[in-house]
Amino acid sequence: MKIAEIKVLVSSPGRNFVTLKVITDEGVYGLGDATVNGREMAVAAYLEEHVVPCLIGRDPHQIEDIWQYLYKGAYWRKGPITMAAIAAVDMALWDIKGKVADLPVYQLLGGKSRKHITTYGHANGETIEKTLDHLGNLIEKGFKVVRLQCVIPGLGGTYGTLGKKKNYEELQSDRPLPPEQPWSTSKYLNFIPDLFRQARERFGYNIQLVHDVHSRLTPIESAQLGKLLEPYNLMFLEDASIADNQSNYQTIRQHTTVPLAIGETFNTIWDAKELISNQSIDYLRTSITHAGGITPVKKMANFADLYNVKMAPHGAPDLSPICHAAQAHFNIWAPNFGVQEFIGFGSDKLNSVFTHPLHFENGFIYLNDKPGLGVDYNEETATNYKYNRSYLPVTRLEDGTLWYW
Ligand code: GCO
Ligand code: MG
Repeated sequence: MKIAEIKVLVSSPGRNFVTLKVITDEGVYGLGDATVNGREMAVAAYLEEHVVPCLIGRDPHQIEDIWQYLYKGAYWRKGPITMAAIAAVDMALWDIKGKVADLPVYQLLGGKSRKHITTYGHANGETIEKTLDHLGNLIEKGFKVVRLQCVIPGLGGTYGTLGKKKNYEELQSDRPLPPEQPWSTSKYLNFIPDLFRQARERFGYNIQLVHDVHSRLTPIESAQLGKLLEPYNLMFLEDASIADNQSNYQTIRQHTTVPLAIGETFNTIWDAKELISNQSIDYLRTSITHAGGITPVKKMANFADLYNVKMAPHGAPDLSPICHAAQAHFNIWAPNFGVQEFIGFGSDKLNSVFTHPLHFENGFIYLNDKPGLGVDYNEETATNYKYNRSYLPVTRLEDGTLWYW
């Protein structure tokens, strides 16, 4: 079997996605997700110009060798663009292998370690009361774990809240240039503990809670927040501080027992090696799209498992249904799976382009037994949804200093 043709497909069924379709000389094809939110065309060009020509004629069954060829062989290793491009190839090759073997990908990884995949939903709102009403709705839908984000009074919005938009799909549509949002650490730190205190007062401890700081605190501020949140028993505090300097998390760890999660912007195991081996985190959130595919993330999971670190893959809507399906296969296998971020299966537009093998019920994702990844991409419908340049927001402190969004 040989790779005969590869298509790089960019479409915007509600938001931008970069999809790779690897087609073999026997007609079997595989799909991969290469979306990097706000930098989509860089990955498309990387694939088109530098990856596709090297793969034509190769044996698609050589997943590991092709991965090494694209990673080591490029000399310029790592980085979000390179690793998303490699990830898309890797996912597509696992998809092909599964289809040829007539087995779902999770069977090729080692089979099921659990019945279903526990998810966490997002509750957000303009006020604590509205955020908690939202939490109540998600509890009714069966969620066992929920992330709480609330507009910070005096800041008019913050990460994870929707402002005037109705849903996440809308967040990308009308942004010719990056919008700017204000940030104040002191306003945030004075407010967030109250959100969790009221959540526990209203709903008790029978629901697990999560919060995403989105990397806006210094390590000592994260430690302070962790201590303030300890009474409310979070499942984890996500992206408290950046970890370019991995010892940041030792600082946080020395001061608080709040479990820590990080990793959605990580591209390789090297971004997390000390965090894991020093046991300064509890959940690793690398996604299959942004960290080079199923092949390396499986290795990361095995390494993390040695240090009691669980996997909690990034599941934002800017990862395509192909990534969500690949992660479902991974999650159902991974011995050290923790929880999957999940905000629903998207709009009618999205579902008219992508089909997937997943089913949500009572807070859990179930996976059917279609061979390969079980996904498909409707190329014809996709032509109705043209790429739309779009950016993530940037954040500034109240005096105008640029900060981490
Ligand atoms: C999350 C993330 C996302 C990111 C987004 C960037 O925890 O889901 O922080 O919301 O901000 O994926 O493109
Ligand atoms: Mg996050």
